[in-house]
Amino acid sequence: MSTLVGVIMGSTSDWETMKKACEVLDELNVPYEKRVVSAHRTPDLMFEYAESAASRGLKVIIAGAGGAAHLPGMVAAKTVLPVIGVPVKSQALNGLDSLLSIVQMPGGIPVATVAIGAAGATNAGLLAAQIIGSFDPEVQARIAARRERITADVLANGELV
Ligand code: RP5
Repeated sequence: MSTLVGVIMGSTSDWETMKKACEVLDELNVPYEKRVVSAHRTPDLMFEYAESAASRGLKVIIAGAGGAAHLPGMVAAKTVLPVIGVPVKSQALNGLDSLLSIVQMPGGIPVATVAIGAAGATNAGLLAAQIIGSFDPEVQARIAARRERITADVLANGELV
C-alpha cells in the first residue's frame, strides 16, 4: 500500500512524543512517513511538504510541535488534507503554550487538535487511522478489534481488591 499518513514534527526533540503516533500506525498497519519539518527553521520545506502532500497520495497529516507551535496551522493553511495537531509538552509552560498555539485557529482553516503530550500523539495516530478506515474496511476492522481488546482488558482487570 502507498504512504497514506504524513507524520511531521518541528524538531527531533519532538520524536519522544511523536513516536507514539507512529507506534499506533505500525500496530494498525497503516503506511506512513515521518520527518522533521520546522515552521521556523525550514519554512520553505514546510510549504513544499504541505503543497505536495495531496498529490503525493497522502490522506492525512499529523503535525506535532511545541512552544510557539505554528507547524500544524501553517501546514493546514497550505493543504486541503485533514491536519491533526499534537501539542508537544514544552519545558517552560508544560505544553499549554503548544496547545493554545495549535488549537486557536481562525474559522476556515481547521486543525484537529488533540491533548498535550503522549496521550495526544497516541490519539492522533488513532484518529488518522480512523480517517483511513472510513474508506479502508481492513484498517477499520483492525481499529474495531483494538477497541475490543481495550474493553476486554478493562473488564478483566477492573475489579479492585
Ligand atoms: C518547536 O520548538 C519544536 O516543535 C520543539 O517542540 C520546540 C523546541 O525545539 P528544539 O529547540 O528542541 O529543537 O519548534
